[in-house]
Amino acid sequence: MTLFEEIQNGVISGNAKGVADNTRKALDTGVAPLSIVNDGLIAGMNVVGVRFRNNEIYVPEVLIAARAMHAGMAVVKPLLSAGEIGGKGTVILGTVKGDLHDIGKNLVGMMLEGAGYKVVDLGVDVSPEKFLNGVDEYKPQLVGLSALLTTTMVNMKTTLEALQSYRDRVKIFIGGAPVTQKFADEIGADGYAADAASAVDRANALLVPV
Ligand code: B1M
Repeated sequence: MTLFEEIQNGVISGNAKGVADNTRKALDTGVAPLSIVNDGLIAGMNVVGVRFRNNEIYVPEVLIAARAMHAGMAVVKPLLSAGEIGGKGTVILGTVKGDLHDIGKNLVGMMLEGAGYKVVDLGVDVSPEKFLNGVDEYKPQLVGLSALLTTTMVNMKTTLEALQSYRDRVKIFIGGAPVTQKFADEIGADGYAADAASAVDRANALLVPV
């Protein structure tokens, strides 16, 4: 088995120590840090995403895999240039105003990170103004809004309205248990994702120039 495969399998099985050890080994043998990220850590998380979507594994396994991926990232990160980290693009994530649920949003963030995005997590109960400030500060390509309450879904619409003048530069996608594609269409979001693995697919699709 190659070291890349060892790293991938370590991520998939959630073996944080094994991933960190094999990442160090790969560096010692002269493998470029970015290759370790792309062909080891991200490749492993991609498998995790597919299995999660197919209901072959569940939330706890994804969290454990993400922890293993982070263990490898911690080893390579100091060796990557700023431009190599999150090379795919920047995503701002947050749970909308009035809503404190963050487990699903965190999972989405981990999967996006695992897929090569830089994720700026604004947390929970994020007001439209805070999203606006975040876009100004971090200049993301994508903004992801999460809501778990029917009563806070409406704040997705007010957030979209607040970001109106950025819509030509920033794509906005939404998700969360009560959110549907129909609702996303109604409020004019650029995309909707039902789960964390689909959020990666949606982000990738939105980044493709039309
Ligand atoms: Co709350 N809660 N909760 N709760 N809670 C729900 C959501 C509820 C369905 C429970 C119920 O009544 N059956 C209900 C909402 C009803 C509704 O409006 N339809 C509810 C309620 C009513 C409340 C309170 C109002 C209760 C009260 O105080 N009376 C209160 C509200 C607080 C607030 O937010 N202001 C409240 C509080 C809480 C806790 C704080 C106790 C806790 C949250 C802890 C936390 O998140 N740190 C909590 C929890 C844990 C839940 C349940 C049990 C589980 C939610 C969860 O984490 N699921 C939930 C019932 C349920 O869903 N079974 C419930 C696991 C998570 C992985 O899934 O979040 O759906 P989920 O995320 C998925 C997808 O939705 C998607 O991907 C994720 C991974 O696949 N996704 C995205 C999520 N965000 C996305 C963003 C994307 C794309 C995909 O793009 C950006």
